[in-house]
Amino acid sequence: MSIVDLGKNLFEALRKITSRSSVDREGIKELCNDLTRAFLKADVNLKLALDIVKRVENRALNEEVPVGFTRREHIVKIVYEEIVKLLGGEKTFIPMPKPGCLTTMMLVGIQGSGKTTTAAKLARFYIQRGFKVGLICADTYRAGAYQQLMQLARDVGAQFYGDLESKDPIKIVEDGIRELSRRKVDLIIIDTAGRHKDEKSLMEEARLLYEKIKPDFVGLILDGTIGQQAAVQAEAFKKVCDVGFVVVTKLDGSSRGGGALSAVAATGAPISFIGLGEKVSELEEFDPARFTARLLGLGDIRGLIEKAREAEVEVSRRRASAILYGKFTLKDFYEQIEASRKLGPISKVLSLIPGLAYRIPEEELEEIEKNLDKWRAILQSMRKEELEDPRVINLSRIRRIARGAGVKESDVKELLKRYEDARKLLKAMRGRRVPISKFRGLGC
Ligand SMILES: Nc1nc2c(ncn2[C@@H]2O[C@H](COP(=O)(O)OP(=O)(O)O)[C@@H](O)[C@H]2O)c(=O)[nH]1
Ligand SMILES: [Mg+2]
Repeated sequence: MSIVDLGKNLFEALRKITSRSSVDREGIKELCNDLTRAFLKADVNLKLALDIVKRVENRALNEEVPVGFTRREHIVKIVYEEIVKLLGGEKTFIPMPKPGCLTTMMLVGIQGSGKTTTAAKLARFYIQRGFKVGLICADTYRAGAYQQLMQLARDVGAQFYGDLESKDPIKIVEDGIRELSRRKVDLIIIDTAGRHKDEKSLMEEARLLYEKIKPDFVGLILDGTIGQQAAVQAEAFKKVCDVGFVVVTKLDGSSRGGGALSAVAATGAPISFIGLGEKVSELEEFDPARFTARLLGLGDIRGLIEKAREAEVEVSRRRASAILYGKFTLKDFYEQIEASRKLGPISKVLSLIPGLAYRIPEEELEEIEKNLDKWRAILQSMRKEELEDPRVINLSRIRRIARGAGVKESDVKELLKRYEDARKLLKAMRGRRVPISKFRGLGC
């Protein structure tokens, strides 16, 4: 179980509505019920879940469909936008060390939330961006805390400071800052203790350390597996120190991750990173828009097939699965080209797909557009048996097709090559999701 389950359920809800013959009140109602179920399963707070679903419903029923969108595309867009909002909106925040000064960052959180692991992950993150980083172990409670952090510091190439003799975290941190600044680090990350008999003394220690050290940033580490309860911890820590950013950990193993992320976002604390595994490399900058696009499965082949379907293009379920399973004839290729024609200019089709990681240069778009027209003419000049099985197309047939379409023979060859590439790619990815960037220039 993981956050992926929430994505699957949301995707399924969207798939259902986009495959209906028409989008009516009843379809929207059903979508809203499916969304509510998916959110609650992921432990999204009931009020937040009801709010977002209400907004989706209102917008789907009342908003005018923007020019260039189909009704169904519009609904996918609404769901996408509302989830982005639920997870904190478009803005992202990554704390950055100030150039030329020593920056201090203190990590707080309860025991087991992932502070020590995240301290190492963050050290690695900043080291990769060219900063010299030092780690301080201020956990004087847990046996082995010192060894754990020292080993991690070695693994990621960070400086380390700790003091096994002392039981005073404030003194350790003050000494550590002095020592590490002598070693000329740019950033110091302070790993604190989370083990306390009661919550009150944990908060008290966090407050004392915070007031004494006055770190530039306080990072709160929250365990994503506790779902919406994460917000309760966020509120408690916000009372004792100025939480500058949040890291939600263990999203790889949690079906409640959506609940944790949405609840924390609702407290107004920016989620800067998410932890997606035990390894030091398994940290990701958190970007609600990108995260949501991935969660909903937009920007992949299924998204594209959905898009084609949304535009009321005849892409039957059978054909879609035939395409995915490698039986991909020139006729299918032709239909895809026609489909993208009906969707509008390629640049628009691509811009509809949120989270698309790259922007195609303008010249390349024009090239694709030009080719589409040419390819359409070529495919129209082909005979049925050629469309069914392009292997029958020999040189003399190429000559005939080129004449019929008013293009050069090399254009026909180019199209056949593109088709062959598309066929191979589709065959290779059976069942696997392939990022849309692989579809560059395939005309679909
Ligand atoms: N699956 C997974 N495990 C994590 C993640 N972050 C931390 N852990 C594990 O959670 C446990 C507690 O982590 P630790 O850093 O020692 O927590 P601390 O007590 O807050 O310092 C360890 O077993 C870590 O390997 C994460 O993002 N994903
Ligand atoms: Mg620890």
